Amino acid sequence: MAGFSEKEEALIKSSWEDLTKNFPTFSFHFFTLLVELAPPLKDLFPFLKGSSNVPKKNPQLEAQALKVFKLTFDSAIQLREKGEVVIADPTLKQLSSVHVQKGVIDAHFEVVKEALLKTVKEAAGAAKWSDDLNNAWAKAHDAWQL
Ligand code: ISQ
Repeated sequence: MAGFSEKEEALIKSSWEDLTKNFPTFSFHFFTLLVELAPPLKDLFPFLKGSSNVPKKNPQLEAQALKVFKLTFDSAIQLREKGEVVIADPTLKQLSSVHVQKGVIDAHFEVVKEALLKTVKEAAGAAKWSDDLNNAWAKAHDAWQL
């Protein structure tokens, strides 16, 4: 698996700071995109099921979005340090079993990836966003599939 350059790591770290500065807003943005891209995904999240809009300031929503962003960020750090991503076995087993139980398919990961990359773009703003930043996040995302 392709490792991560120092530059890619620096881009991701700076972007991570931008995201975490205002995570309630970006997690709302992320789920709004997710539901726009694939409305049936709503049914997979208890806090979205049956409601017509994405809730604002919902702690569960923020916690779920943070899991995805943090896992991707941690993957980037691991790619830089070890050249590969190793996810601890209990975490891996637990996440895989939840995903199987809920009927998650590969196409869902693509939608999550697209929403994640768009959210990164939003958080970076026009001044900081670049193809390199986008590709670094895409690479980190592709390094884990649960
Ligand atoms: C996948 N698994 C758990 C939580 C998630 C939150 C947002 C998008 C995808 C997810």
